[in-house]
Amino acid sequence: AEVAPGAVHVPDWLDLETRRRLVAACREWATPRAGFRAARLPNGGVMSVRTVCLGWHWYPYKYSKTIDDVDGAPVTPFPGWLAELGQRAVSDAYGAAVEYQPDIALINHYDSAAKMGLHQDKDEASLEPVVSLSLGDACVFRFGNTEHRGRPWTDVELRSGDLFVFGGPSRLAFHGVTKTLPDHGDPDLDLSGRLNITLRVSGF
Ligand code: MD3
Ligand code: FE
Repeated sequence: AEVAPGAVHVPDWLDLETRRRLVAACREWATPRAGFRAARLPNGGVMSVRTVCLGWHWYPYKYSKTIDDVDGAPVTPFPGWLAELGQRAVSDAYGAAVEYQPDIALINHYDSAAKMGLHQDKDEASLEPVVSLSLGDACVFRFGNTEHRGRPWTDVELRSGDLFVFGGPSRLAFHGVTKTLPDHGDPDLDLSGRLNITLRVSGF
């Protein structure tokens, strides 16, 4: 369903094998050295979401090749199979074969209390689409407008296996997660809470 121009929601896009593969991969990417960490904001706040990065490390509000806000270790590489999945995601969502070569993955883990305030994603140098893949518990995703944090917005429930692609005029829309829905999980996955994997093109 097209929620706004360029914003396409494809419920239940991931098959069971791919959902399981992604959960297992997230476990491997969350190494002890480069594990899930709650980013610290310049205003002193700490995000309730915990994040692992592939390809480029994100910290408020920039990208680097090393984990600068933890220990300076090199960022985990972005695997080729994840780029192929991203290309298939954008092609399926838009209904046309496209070239899409993501080189950043941000993997967010939400426990039952985690949320993400309305924000824009402006730290990438490219305006190529963002691919979002949801696993585990469902959430209420708030998709706003490009002008400001206020209304109008549309609330969409994102469930395990859903694909959402944000391109074109939606790429700079405000968006966030107002709540996770515990006990709305995926009985086929060994996962507590919610994982969201976003694929992006850095443009760097
Ligand atoms: C719309 N993540 O990592 S995914 C983020 O569920 C982020 O973890 C949320 O917002 C999550 O920055 C929302 C949906 C999403 C991701 C990126 C977008 C929507 C977007 C970029 C531009 C517009
Ligand atoms: Fe975002």
